[in-house]
Amino acid sequence: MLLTNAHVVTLQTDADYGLIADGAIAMDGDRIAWVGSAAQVPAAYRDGPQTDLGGRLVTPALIDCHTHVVFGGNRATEFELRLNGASYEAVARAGGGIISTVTATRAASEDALLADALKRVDALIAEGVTLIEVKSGYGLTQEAELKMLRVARRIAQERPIEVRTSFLGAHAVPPEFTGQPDAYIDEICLPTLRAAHGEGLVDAVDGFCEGIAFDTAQIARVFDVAVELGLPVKLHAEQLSNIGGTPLAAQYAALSADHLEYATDADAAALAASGTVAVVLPGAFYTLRETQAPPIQSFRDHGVSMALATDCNPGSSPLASPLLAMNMACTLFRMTPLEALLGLTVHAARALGEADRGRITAGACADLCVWDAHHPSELAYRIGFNPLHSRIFRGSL
Ligand code: DI6
Ligand code: FE
Repeated sequence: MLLTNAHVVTLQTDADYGLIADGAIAMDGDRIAWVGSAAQVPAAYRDGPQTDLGGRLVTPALIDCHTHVVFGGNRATEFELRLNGASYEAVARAGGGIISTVTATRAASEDALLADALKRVDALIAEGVTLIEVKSGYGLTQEAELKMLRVARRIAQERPIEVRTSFLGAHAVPPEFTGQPDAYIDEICLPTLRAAHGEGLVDAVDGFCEGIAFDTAQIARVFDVAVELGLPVKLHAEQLSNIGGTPLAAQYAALSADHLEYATDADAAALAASGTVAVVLPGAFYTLRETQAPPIQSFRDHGVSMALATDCNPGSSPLASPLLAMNMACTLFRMTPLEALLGLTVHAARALGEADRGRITAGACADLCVWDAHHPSELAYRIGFNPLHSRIFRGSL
């Protein structure tokens, strides 16, 4: 299959868009076989089936490398209570907060969780996403964590999308273990990680390293089991305060460290040294009305790869739009539109340990987006407008 009359954004290097004005892309099955200018299409690809893209913009498909799309219920009532002046404590007393999502997730059937998750996944697909990461972490019992991970895997059976799962048992201390985070790690989190891995449900291990969640010593115990099982790690680090999650992630050669609002220059240097991707999540920054942005310039100075994701979750980031995430990254974090696009493609792939996607180059996975746009900066520029014309998933329109 040859795609012709395309304005191709190859992203072949991190330095620029790698634009090919009058371009063509040859696909062989689910791989890109060749990309270049229309005038240079090899004879072998000229005689096969062709699709004229009408001069539209073509980019690598989008990758959402940090989501919590599987969860029960939502927190709209809590949102409204807070805007009517309710305090954090009052919201918690009214059953709000992360634990309300844990309660709703435990109570929901697998089918109900899947049906709800698919609505959010459909919103991501509608904006050109072909690969998502999905975390557990709203179950916090063995049964409910496994249920979440099974639902995450089922998404890829129900929709034309790929899914990578992260075990986030160390997300919050459940009510049964209030005041006993270490007992929760020993008695629930670690045995559940082993069980989930045994069922083939885990691609990576994540944690929430924060004053309101788990400290570095507790996360290290989870990471030690990940290493023993041969699983890569990633970490929610330095989101609300700096408690040393970033150097810990670097020490374990984490795929990514995520959020990072309170990361320092030394943290950026540590990420650069370990090749860990910094995942920025402007949806959470916006929703929590944070004022300290992640140190983007320091990431640039140290050569840290920056990925961008929705963090789609019911509490801190009820966002199911990668395009709005791009706009927020530019407006709130002062990232450039090129950095935002690299963040949802090449660097998102790197944050998931995937080397064969995110760029349009021979041999890469044939996941592409066709946009009704003239220049890639348009993707980050508009608010609430979706210029996606079509999405190509594994070589199929
Ligand atoms: N960081 C967050 O912002 C969310 N989880 C996390 O690790 C909050 C999740 C929630 O409030 O439901
Ligand atoms: Fe998150």
